[in-house]
Amino acid sequence: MMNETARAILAGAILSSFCAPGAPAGAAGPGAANEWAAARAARFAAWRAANPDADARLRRAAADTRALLAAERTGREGVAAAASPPVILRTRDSEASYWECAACPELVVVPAGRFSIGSPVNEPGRTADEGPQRRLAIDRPLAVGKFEVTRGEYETFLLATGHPISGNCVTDRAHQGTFAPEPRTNLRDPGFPQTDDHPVVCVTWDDAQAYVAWINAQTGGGYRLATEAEFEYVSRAGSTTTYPWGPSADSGCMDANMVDAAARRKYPDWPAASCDDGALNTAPVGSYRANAFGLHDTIGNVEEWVEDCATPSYDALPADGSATRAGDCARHMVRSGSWGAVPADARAANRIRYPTRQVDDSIGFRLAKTIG
Ligand SMILES: [Ca+2]
Ligand SMILES: [Ca+2]
Ligand SMILES: [Ca+2]
Repeated sequence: MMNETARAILAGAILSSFCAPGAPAGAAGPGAANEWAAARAARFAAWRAANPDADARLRRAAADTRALLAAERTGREGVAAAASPPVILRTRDSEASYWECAACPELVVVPAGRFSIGSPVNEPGRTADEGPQRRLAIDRPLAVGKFEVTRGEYETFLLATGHPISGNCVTDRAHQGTFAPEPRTNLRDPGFPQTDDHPVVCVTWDDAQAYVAWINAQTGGGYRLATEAEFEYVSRAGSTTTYPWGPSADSGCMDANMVDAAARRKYPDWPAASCDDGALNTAPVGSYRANAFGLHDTIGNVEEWVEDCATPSYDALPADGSATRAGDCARHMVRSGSWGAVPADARAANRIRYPTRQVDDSIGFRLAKTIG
């Protein structure tokens, strides 16, 4: 069994990665990215024509959020009880989604609120780094990628910038069940079939930051990775159960691509959800139901880099939902669990520390942005 926690520990010991400036051969490449970019440009133009008020709606959602927060702020200080239920402050535009450029990932405006990060001490599968539970405020108008960043989106960035492709991606293609860096393996050939609609994998935290910088250069700026607190907040989307859909992984196969019956056919000794989500490795983004905030795949499919440096607990986590930079910044936090997440790793509270330069066939990312 090779769960993601074990994989992260192994990675810390054996990680090696290199950057190849050339384009390795793969199922998709610049030509496919050109086709993808043309198709996206057409969709974006149609969407802009159908939503001439998108920018105004966004500004209104941000203003509404600020007004709600001002009204709710009284009494927030001193609320420490981990058991207090989440408070979700929905504006009338909370469901708004938008694109800021043809190459940009689609964002969803997320309601502000308060919630408890981490897991209760009696949660099955819990590890000590998920505590202590802390009451946090997500009190900035926020938009988050509706989906994980896709292969097509990332290829468009590569084409535009010549950013190097991180190689030596961790995979088990050489020896099934033994995950290790492998020279043939990179985002264009991760060792399993993908199309432009699948989430990009085999990207480092630094690659994600380079993509963020490029998107900021295409727009008015403000894009970043979600903070770890924001990620758990949007992944839970108001839920307090072990999984956002309920207490058991076994009822989650409509909601998340994780280790399930499909994965068990290849990895018979892995603990698995006792249902079939239909995907062994990555699935096209948005293949599973959106959560209560309208976001897809915040559990499963690929693990996702967040902004925070690695920490062993929530003791030093800022209460305002911002990122921790006080930890070990040679590593960063990853959230969501992936196609390779066993049930314990797919829990909403699960968090994993990976080397910042980890290149891994289970890790991608999505964007976030403070709005207004
Ligand atoms: Ca699966
Ligand atoms: Ca995910
Ligand atoms: Ca854990």
